[in-house]
Amino acid sequence: MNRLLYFPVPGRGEASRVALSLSELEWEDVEVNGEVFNQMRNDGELPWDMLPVLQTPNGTLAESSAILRYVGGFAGLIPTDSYQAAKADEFMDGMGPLARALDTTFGISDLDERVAIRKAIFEVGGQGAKNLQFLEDKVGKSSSGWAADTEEMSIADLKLFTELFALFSGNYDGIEKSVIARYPNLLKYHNKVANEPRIVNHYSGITEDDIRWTFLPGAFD
Ligand SMILES: N[C@@H](CCC(=O)N[C@@H](CS)C(=O)NCC(=O)O)C(=O)O
Repeated sequence: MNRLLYFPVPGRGEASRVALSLSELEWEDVEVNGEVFNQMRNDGELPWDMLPVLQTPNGTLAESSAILRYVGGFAGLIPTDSYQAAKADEFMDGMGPLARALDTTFGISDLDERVAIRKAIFEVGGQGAKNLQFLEDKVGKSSSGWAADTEEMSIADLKLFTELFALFSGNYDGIEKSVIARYPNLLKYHNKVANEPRIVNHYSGITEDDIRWTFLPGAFD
């Protein structure tokens, strides 16, 4: 049995949750609160003191992209061609700066300050805007329409789709839904992934007031 442990939000755990649900692996989705997280960290159960982790019969695997590469293989989401597989990896690693630009803002306890800094991140010239433009250009240039220009949907798509659009769910102070409207290729890409039959099926039980509403077809129309 595999157990994916992460906080009760999409964040860095969601892509692996989707891949696990598309695989035939036996797994359990374990939502961890701050108290349990601290306990696990103090008990040395987190290889890098962070979540997500995947507990497997062989041991604990950490780092969201490593977990996704591992479980993505069981879901048929790693291209068989090694160059395409490497391009999917490249895309996932290339997304790092976007997440890192926001990481420091989670520790800002003053709401006004947090909002101001996040707004600046997504304003022209900000690190977030710069990274969104990168992603906008990449998906715009993809001949297949998939993130890493792979022939089929890959783990890179699960990561981009879940980590990017979750940012605009309204659950992050200072990140406005209107930001994404500036990126037409990303909106087109949302439409492609949200309507992919495996993704539609995965989120079929989600309603518009759920934290995962951003993964539904037409979410940003
Ligand atoms: N590079 C790591 C980063 C993981 C990470 O930043 N996890 C955050 C939640 S998204 C965390 O565990 N934060 C708790 C803390 O740092 O105290 C990955 O991709 O898994």
